This record gives sequence, structure tokens and C-alpha cells, in this order.
Amino acid sequence: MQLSRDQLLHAYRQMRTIRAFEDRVHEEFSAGNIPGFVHLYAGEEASAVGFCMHLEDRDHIASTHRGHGHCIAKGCDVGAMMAEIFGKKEGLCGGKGGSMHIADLEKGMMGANGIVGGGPPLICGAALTAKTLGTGGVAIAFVGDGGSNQGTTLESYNLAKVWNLPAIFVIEDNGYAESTASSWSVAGSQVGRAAGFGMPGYEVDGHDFFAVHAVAREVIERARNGGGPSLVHVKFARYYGHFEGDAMTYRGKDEVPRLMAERDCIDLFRRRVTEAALLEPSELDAIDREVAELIDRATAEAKAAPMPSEADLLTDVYVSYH
Ligand SMILES: Cc1ncc(C[n+]2csc(CCOP(=O)(O)OP(=O)(O)O)c2C)c(N)n1
Repeated sequence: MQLSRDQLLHAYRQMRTIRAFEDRVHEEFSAGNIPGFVHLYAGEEASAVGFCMHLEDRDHIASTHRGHGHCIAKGCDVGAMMAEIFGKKEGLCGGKGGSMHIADLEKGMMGANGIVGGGPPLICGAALTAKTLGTGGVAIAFVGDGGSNQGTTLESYNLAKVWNLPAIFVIEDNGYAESTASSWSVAGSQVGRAAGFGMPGYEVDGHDFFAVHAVAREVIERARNGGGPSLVHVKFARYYGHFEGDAMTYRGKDEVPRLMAERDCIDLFRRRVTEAALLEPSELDAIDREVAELIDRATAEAKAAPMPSEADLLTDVYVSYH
């Protein structure tokens, strides 16, 4: 294990923040307090954090409709994210985007995306810019298992390979595309598909933060050093439904409780670092309390914040290049 104490604490805090954020959004949405539509990332935290821990502000990511975890891992402000989800003026995008369009370009977060397969072409653009300007930046698209079959994704592999772009495609295989099992739609590993495009491909257990972090380091270093694109197939599970309100009739009743008891990425992380005496349980408990306070505060402030006004209606609609 090559992580410093500070890095371990940071990884735990980030994963715990994503989990607490998602659990709270679930509660608030169920209570009818959140407008629109939300898709939750709980259970998948090790992927967003394992990759984004290697990134800097000059690096870009593009996300999916299940984007909160990627936003938090890339450094977006949690309070401004919660306000965005509540549709408030102080939200990260002025309350106009909501869950599926949260973006923060200053942080290199190019946005959650309501278009399945929308992220890969965006990161090809970011990777081409990085390469052309010589910034040393890399770009990562997080893509669902369903999104991995979109033509936009496959064409992006092609482009990234032909132009040797510093691009990475992370296929987050959470077991289902809506209600279609990925064992059917993906039919095995994506490593072979990567090979078909001449890219290195990896399969990794997404419940194991350390495994994800190690693969992420390798592919990001390769991209940064001019070695071109890679594909990583991350396998794990989501805990909530496809969207909030999904009754999940397509899943066995004990599937999620069993996964949470046996293969939860945060529990596995906790066990590993405490058994190896790298961190004390009490310091992790302290992070849990701080994160709970952060989420309480973010939620209370988001609820109390004003809605966008009529005067905000036409801002951000037209762009002037003068
Ligand atoms: C181009 C496009 N087609 C279809 C949809 C409807 N849709 C939204 S999410 C989804 C399933 C995506 O599954 P996957 O990529 O595996 O991501 P997951 O929800 O599992 O994270 C579909 C078909 C869409 N939003 N965009």
C-alpha cells in the first residue's frame, strides 16, 4: 500500500462524504423536498475517489446522469451542489441544472450528463486541448455499462487511440442499465473490447478502493506521459434504484443487503486500514461526525436558500464572444 496517512484520511473522508450526501438526497427526495429527478451513486464511491485522487485542477472529467460522486471527488463544493439539487439560486449552476447537469469548469468537472454516452466525446475534446496546449492534463470519462454500448463511446475510443490522446474511459459497471443486467448487456469483460481498439484494458473490483486506486495511478501516469488512452472496467453495484422511486423489482430482495454487509467499499477500506494499524477507528469516527455535520449544514442551507428570480431566467442562455 503506497498511500500516506493524509491520503488515506482524504480517501476515507471523500468516500464517506459521497455516501452521506447520497443517503441524504435519498431521504429528502423521498420526503418530496427535491424537484426533478435524481440517480444515486451510493456503493460506487471507490471508483470516483480512486480515480480523482490522482487528478489536479488542470485535469478534466465528464460524468453521467449518476454524477454526484464524481463531482464531490473532483472537488466541487458540497453546499453548492446540494443547493443545485434543490434548484436554488446559490447552486453550483444557479439552480438551473439540478442533479443531472451539475458542472464546475474551474474544477475541471465538465458536468453530469443526461445523455447516456455523452461524456466520452467531451473528454476527447478536453484531452485534445490538453495535448495541443501541452498542459500535461488528462481527461477521464466515467461511463455506465449501458453507456459503454453507445456509438458515441465507441467512436471516442477510436478517436482517442488514433490521436493518442491523454484520455481514460472508466466503465462503471454497477450491474444494471436501468433494469437490464450488465451480465447480459456487457456480456463479460470490456478488456477485450479495449484490445479491439488497440488500447490497454483493465478489469478491477470496484468494492476495493486500493485496487481501483492502483489501476487509476497506472493509466493516468501513462496518459500524462504521452502513452495514450486506456479503458478500465470497474465492477461493483449500486445500492439504490436506477432513479429515486425505482421499486427495483428486477433485483433479488437480499441482493443489496448482502452486498452492503459483505462488500461495501467503505467498510472494506475501514477494516483494511484499521487492521493494518494505519489509522485508528477513532479518527475515522471523527471524520464520520464531521461529514454528518457538513451534510446537515449543506441541506439546511439549501432548504433555506432563495429560488432563482425572474430576472435570472435569461442569464446563461446567450453567450457573447465580444
Ligand atoms: C442517449 C440516451 N438514451 C437513453 C437514455 C435513457 N436512460 C437514462 S439512464 C439509462 C441507463 C443507463 O445505464 P448505465 O449506462 O449502465 O448507467 P447506470 O444508470 O447503471 O449508472 C438510460 C437508457 C438517455 N438518458 N440518453
